Amino acid sequence: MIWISGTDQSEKMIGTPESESIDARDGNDTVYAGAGDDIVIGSGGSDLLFGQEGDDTLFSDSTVNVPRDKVVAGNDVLDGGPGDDYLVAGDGHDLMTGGAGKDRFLFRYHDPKTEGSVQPVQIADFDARQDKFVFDAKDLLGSMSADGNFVNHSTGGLGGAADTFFQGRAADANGEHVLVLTDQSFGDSSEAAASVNNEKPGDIIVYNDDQYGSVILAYVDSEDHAHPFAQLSNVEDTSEQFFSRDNFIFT
Ligand SMILES: [Ca+2]
Ligand SMILES: [Ca+2]
Ligand SMILES: [Ca+2]
Repeated sequence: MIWISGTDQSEKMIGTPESESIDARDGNDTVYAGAGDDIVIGSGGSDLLFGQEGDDTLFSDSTVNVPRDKVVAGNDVLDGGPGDDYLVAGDGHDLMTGGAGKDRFLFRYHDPKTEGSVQPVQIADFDARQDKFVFDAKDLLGSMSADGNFVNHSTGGLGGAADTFFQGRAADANGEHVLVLTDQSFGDSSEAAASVNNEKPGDIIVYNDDQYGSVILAYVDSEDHAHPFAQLSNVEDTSEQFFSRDNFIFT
């Protein structure tokens, strides 16, 4: 593996045709990783990361062992390109595009912050037939990021799918940890939470949102209250997708 480090200035970096690891460091950087299975770390600033060919791993901010409050997280754009890519959203209003291949979208935080406010991460091309959401749980060791804040609802530990899953009419949901609501749309996340039964903090609700005009993933804070953390900007209605529990992974 070739290691390439940028500077703390804003810069444009071009990878080689081989596999390499590129850390763009601070500044608003643009990185084209080229062919190979690359690892690209945007670090601080608002970065534009293109994995291009190969099975790439793109980190919008830091990787492991950098405390959340030590990263000046910008609004990053991650584009995996061809290949089975792993895209990692952090803080900031990130936009992720998986491109062709089976892609995984990892969320470190259920409350991605942009200058104090929470802004959902956008995924531009989620396809439930081949892509997965990965949630960084705070009590699962061995994850790629040290400080994820999702509640662990994995079957079988690290990398396991959701332990309980429901898909269907909101009125029929009852305490499952991942809920996909297919029968109606809602004005906001709390309205979606209020429509289901026995929800608990840390549950994830996938629903059709009137305001965004697309599918939202929301995190339950308390009974009848939730906030959005991800938007599937290419999906207007949950019924367009073939979601299953295997789309929802905890790490
Ligand atoms: Ca940077
Ligand atoms: Ca490369
Ligand atoms: Ca790629």
